[in-house]
Amino acid sequence: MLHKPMEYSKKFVVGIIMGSSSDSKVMHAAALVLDEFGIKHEDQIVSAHRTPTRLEDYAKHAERERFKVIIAGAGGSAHLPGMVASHTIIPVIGVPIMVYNDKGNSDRFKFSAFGGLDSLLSISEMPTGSPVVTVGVNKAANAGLYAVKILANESSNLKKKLRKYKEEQHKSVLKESDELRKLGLTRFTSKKFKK
Ligand code: RP5
Repeated sequence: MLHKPMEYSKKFVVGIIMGSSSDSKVMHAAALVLDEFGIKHEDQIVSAHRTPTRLEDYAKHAERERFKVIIAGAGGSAHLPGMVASHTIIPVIGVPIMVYNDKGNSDRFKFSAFGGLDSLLSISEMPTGSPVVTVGVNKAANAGLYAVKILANESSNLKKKLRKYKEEQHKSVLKESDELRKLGLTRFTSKKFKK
């Protein structure tokens, strides 16, 4: 039997953190999903290497606030998700980010050398005993959705919304397939991807 539905629209239940403001362009996709499901999230920049003491403080703050999930995005060596997980028992979803830093003038260091694979491996290869789950590179929306799924364990209302979300995905594929069948592949693609 389900617990009494929890009200997730009144307090912050998800903490979104990222290592740098340059990550915000990717991370905002997680916020959009949570907003769509009416879940309040608190968003902060916490750098594991530039603000290590703040990272520990943040973990304490997250526990005090009783966040149910933390979504942590980082690029490059991407130790933020793992480090925050080591300071708290709150589940952490990592978002590996393909660094695109356009804060400086130089083009040389805009991209991470390994295109996000560095961050993906860093997050997923946490040693046994300190788990962090990861979504794909730059897939912050999936982190948002996964957080919703975790929260839905305690909310029949969220369960309902997730089912509706799936139905909408189903309908949109049928609609596109119908259009593709009517137009044929050549006309369909030129209509869909015309510049
Ligand atoms: C990581 O280094 C951040 O998560 C970011 O993805 C990357 C580059 O940071 P900035 O140099 O853009 O601040 O810590």
